[in-house]
Amino acid sequence: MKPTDTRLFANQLFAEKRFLMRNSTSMVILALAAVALSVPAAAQTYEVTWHTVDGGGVMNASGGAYEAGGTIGQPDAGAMAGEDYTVTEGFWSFGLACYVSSPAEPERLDLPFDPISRKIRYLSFEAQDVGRNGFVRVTFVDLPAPYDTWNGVQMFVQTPQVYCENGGVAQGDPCPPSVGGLASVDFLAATLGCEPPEAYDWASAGSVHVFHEGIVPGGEYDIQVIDGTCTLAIEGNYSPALTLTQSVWADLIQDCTTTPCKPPDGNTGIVDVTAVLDKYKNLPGNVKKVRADIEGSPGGDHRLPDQQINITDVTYCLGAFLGDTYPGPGFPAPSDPPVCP
Ligand SMILES: [Ca+2]
Ligand SMILES: [Ca+2]
Repeated sequence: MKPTDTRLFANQLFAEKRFLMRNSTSMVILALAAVALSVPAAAQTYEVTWHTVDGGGVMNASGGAYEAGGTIGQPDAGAMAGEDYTVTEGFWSFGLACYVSSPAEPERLDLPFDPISRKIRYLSFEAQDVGRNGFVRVTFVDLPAPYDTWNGVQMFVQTPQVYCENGGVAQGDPCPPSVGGLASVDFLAATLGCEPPEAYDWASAGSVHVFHEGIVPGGEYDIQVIDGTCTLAIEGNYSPALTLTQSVWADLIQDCTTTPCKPPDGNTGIVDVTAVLDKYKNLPGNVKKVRADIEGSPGGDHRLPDQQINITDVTYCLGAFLGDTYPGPGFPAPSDPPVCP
């Protein structure tokens, strides 16, 4: 080898070593394939300059998919695309855009009093990775009877809509201001469907509140994010799960002597009834609608929160205080579990 060739070969070995140290057997095979692709059959020496440009990223293995946090490239070797990997500039880089590393977090609007921010009929979260369009999947992990037949169902959060925090209406343009001179702080909410909507920048949206018939008191749910360019059927493409467990039926707030007193405490007491009544009256300092909206309006489907606080929300809360369990009197039987792909 000429000195230049030796240097190039050393560079290549260095690149391969970095690559091999990080990856699984399948990646090794693909790395060898990448080398083979880059070397013309007739060449006795390597004619392509290999180098690595590493932005400090980490390649994470999770169920067969990978994320390259940095950039690894071989100029002029072209690009190829596969199912969930790409050859970026000649180097195999699994899922450069695939697999979202940051799980969603519980929504933070009620901090510092509510570190987990669990609710009753809404799942509230904030996605990470601002600027990344993707999907959010909810897994029904462990639901109490009679919704336990839904366990294992996975659905996607639909495109969120703006709902009005105040004024007793679900939606408006603009939403009405609160009484008492308080600013109207509206919120984003969305329901669930089998198919994902158009990819959406969930992190930029801030807090999102999900409502659905299957989001019930005591239910446990996993929330995962996936980049919009990824194959949905590959589990490794999803972020780690944010697990949220709902509080008990009509448990809006904690029974405490300080204000604001936000965290649910696992009991439905007179303070919860008072809280939903205050919300119904739209009194200053009331709880957020996503806490107090525990059922649908008269004439609607009781199983689905309706983004309104009616006297029926108050009535059901009072029923829970008196011992009713969910689903309460007047609730239709649960729907059959949705059959999602
Ligand atoms: Ca309570
Ligand atoms: Ca309601």
